[in-house]
Amino acid sequence: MRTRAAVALEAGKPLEIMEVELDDPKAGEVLVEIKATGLCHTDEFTRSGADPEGLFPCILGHEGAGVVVKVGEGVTTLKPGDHVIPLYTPECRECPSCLSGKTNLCTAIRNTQGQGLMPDGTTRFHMLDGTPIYHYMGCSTFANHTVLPEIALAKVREDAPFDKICYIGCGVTTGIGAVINTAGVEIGSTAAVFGLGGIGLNVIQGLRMAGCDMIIGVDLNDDKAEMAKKFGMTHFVNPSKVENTVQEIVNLTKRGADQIGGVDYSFDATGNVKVMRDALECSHRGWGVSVIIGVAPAGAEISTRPFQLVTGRVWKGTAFGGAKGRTDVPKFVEWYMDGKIEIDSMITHKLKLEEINHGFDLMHEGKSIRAVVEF
Ligand code: NAD
Ligand code: AHE
Ligand code: ZN
Repeated sequence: MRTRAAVALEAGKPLEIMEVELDDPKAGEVLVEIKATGLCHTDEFTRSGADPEGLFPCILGHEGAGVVVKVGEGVTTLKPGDHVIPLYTPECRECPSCLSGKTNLCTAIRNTQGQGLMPDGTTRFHMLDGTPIYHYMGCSTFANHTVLPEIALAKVREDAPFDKICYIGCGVTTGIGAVINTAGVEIGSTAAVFGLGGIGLNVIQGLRMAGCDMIIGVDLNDDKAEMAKKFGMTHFVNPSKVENTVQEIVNLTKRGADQIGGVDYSFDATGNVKVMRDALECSHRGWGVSVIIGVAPAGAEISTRPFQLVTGRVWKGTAFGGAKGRTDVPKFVEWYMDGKIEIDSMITHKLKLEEINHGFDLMHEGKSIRAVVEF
């Protein structure tokens, strides 16, 4: 079939809207009509050329929601008409990682996914002249139709609005999951969140759900503070306006007889390795846990004095907030529909596919939280 997509032809270039060829789903695969997709900073990271796994031409996008159109041979858990959210972290429930119960990082198809291919080693997308187009994170939601493996789709309730629940495909789940699954934040904790964008705001939302007492938001853009306050931020630090961000946070959290400051939990949602260091070092001696969410460019490395870890701080990372996609994503949709989590106000812009490059401009200008493309 033919479908419309925003294609990344080359690194660093605007996406081009075009008709592309999409093959039928093969065994174990599913054809999905994408109804809405969010623009995550990771899409921009890959579009820009900073992603060591970036391949071109490709169809980016990994934060979508849609409807099953057709299923390939052997697919048993989905049928045409089902509402689904694509999963860049699939859940096969059979690989050693899934069976371990210790991680959400399913390994069933990670190798081919990283090569921009379906599990059989080929692409379903082609240019009209037959040139293969790579898949992205196994999802490619910047296309009106896409093909995914059955294990990379979460079936969700049918009354949930696509233009909101697409955000559960990455940002919402990553932010809230980082708090609940990865950090395991307890009631009464103190926390710092670096980067108050589409992910950081959801970390804040998760911290409020977990019952945090003090939530310090950190961003270079003062405009991000207002929304963060609505989601539960209690204090704001702009690193460009203080002499030492770590010291500022330590001072804000000094308490007890020893007056040793530091947050119980910190989160990087910027992708900047210097910020990741600050996030670790502003956490409390003896027990502070710092979670890296941000994705850093090819070649970037983190560093700190080992003393920071010797003295009890723990450095962790999270992908998709530690969520097991097919099991947990339907629950996030339920929580949204029950009013337990807020999404609507974070979707600041709705765009047509033709306007997708404007969505990346808004991201760079710091004007959007989430821009969503509706098909
Ligand atoms: P975003 O552009 O919406 O937000 C980033 C925020 O960080 C902005 O508000 C920006 O002003 C702020 N910022 C940038 N540099 C800063 C600095 N030096 N100090 C303080 N604040 C700074 O991006 P997003 O969609 O929220 O994504 C955030 C990061 O999380 C990206 O690196 C993205 O790739 C990554 N991400 C990771 C996962 C995962 O599973 N680990 C999932 C989604 C996104
Ligand atoms: N290709 C990048 C890695 C990017 C990365 O870490 N992606 C996260 C999801 S970001 C969603 O917005 C992830 O899921 N990581 C686990 C995995 O298996 O990719 C690079 O640096 O190579
Ligand atoms: Zn994302």
